[in-house]
Amino acid sequence: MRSLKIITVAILSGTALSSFAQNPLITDQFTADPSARVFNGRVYVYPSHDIKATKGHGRAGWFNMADYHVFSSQNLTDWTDHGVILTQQTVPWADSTSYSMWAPDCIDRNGKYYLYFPTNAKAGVANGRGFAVGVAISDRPEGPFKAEPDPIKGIHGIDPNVIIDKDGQAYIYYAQGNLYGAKLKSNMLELDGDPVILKDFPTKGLKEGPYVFERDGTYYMTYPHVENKIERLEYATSKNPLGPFTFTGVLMDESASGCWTNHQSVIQYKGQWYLFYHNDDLSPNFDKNRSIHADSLFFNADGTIRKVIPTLRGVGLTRSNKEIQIDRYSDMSKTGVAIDFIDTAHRMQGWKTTFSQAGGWVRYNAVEFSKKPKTVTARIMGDQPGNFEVHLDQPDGLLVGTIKSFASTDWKEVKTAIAKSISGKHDLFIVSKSSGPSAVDWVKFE
Ligand code: FUB
Repeated sequence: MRSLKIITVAILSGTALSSFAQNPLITDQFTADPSARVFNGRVYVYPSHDIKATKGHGRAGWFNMADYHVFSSQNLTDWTDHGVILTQQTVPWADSTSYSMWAPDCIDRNGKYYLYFPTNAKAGVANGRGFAVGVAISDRPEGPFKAEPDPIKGIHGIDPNVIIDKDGQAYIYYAQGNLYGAKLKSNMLELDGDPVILKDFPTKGLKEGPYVFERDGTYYMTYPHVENKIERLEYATSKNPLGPFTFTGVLMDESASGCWTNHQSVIQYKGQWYLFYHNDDLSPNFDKNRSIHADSLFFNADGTIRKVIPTLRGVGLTRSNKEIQIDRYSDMSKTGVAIDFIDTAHRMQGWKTTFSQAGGWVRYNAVEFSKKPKTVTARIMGDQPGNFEVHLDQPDGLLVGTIKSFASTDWKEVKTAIAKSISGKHDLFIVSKSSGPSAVDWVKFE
């Protein structure tokens, strides 16, 4: 279960440690359409903020977004929520009743941070009805951002994405049925020429969410596309920022849970490439309340990208003295283990791992033991007494401790002394030694 204390602090102060993340990265609110950026050696993620519609606020059964938060992390594990950075109320040209603050992007130029966002314009605003794209500016990546008085003239669409090329020329991309691109003036606020429809993309099936990055002289256009029934992530490449692009591959297949949308960004951080995307983990019955993820991305020698298989474990090292959510497992035995919500009425409490047979195991990769721990604690609940063994690196690897579970209808924290000296990075194995169902929420080492 995630700490309620942390969530409360976030609400009171506007900035707080939001999550010790695996996937999804953020578990105290819905987040979607992550645009990840590296600013000043730190990763910032600018997602959409999905909320539930209530009477008079938004449209039931549809996307509802009133504002943006930004999250940042140095280790891709501990994420800070910097609070609300822009709302529909504070954008002078926006229809503040439309709840349509869709997918944003952010970029820095000359010490200023430019947040690009689509939303519905109020009646009478240039660009006509529907989605326009605005810019809000801040001196700091974590905001707050102040919106320009008018949207960018000449753009009618959603999902803005901005790059600054090696020669200093900025480009803006967006979607409106087709994918569009245009040069931006160096003030980052106006188009420098008419937008063009980018070629050559599939003509059938929705395309949206353009996100371009450059690597070794190749421009990679990544985008969600409905090739079959729901969106998958694809990419196309070009030697020119405005194309023409050549379809090159699928970055991520359709969501296994059926989330209709996906939306991506790609960054390189400390030498590793990462894909940020979203799924509907915390809202499996309503896929317009989404949650952002990150997984590692790898290039082949020829510059093509290996398809990213979504994981629950996500990225970054998990520190051993944190509550290690083993339900975000890297692997598990073929039988005897199941993952469920702790409480389906309160899904943001997270998940639990239920073991129903002796020998059932889960593996959780990449735990960093920085201080040699003396105890291992597990939060457990079970119908019958039994034992869990904690091993390192293999199901039958070094036995760190045995946690004795007992019959209980409440969650209990059970602490066991560790006899061995452990340090460094290890994969963790939790192995059930009992036949009765017993659930584990988390384990931690102190
Ligand atoms: O979040 C609203 C819309 O859903 C985005 O703008 C699209 O990219 C899709 O993710």
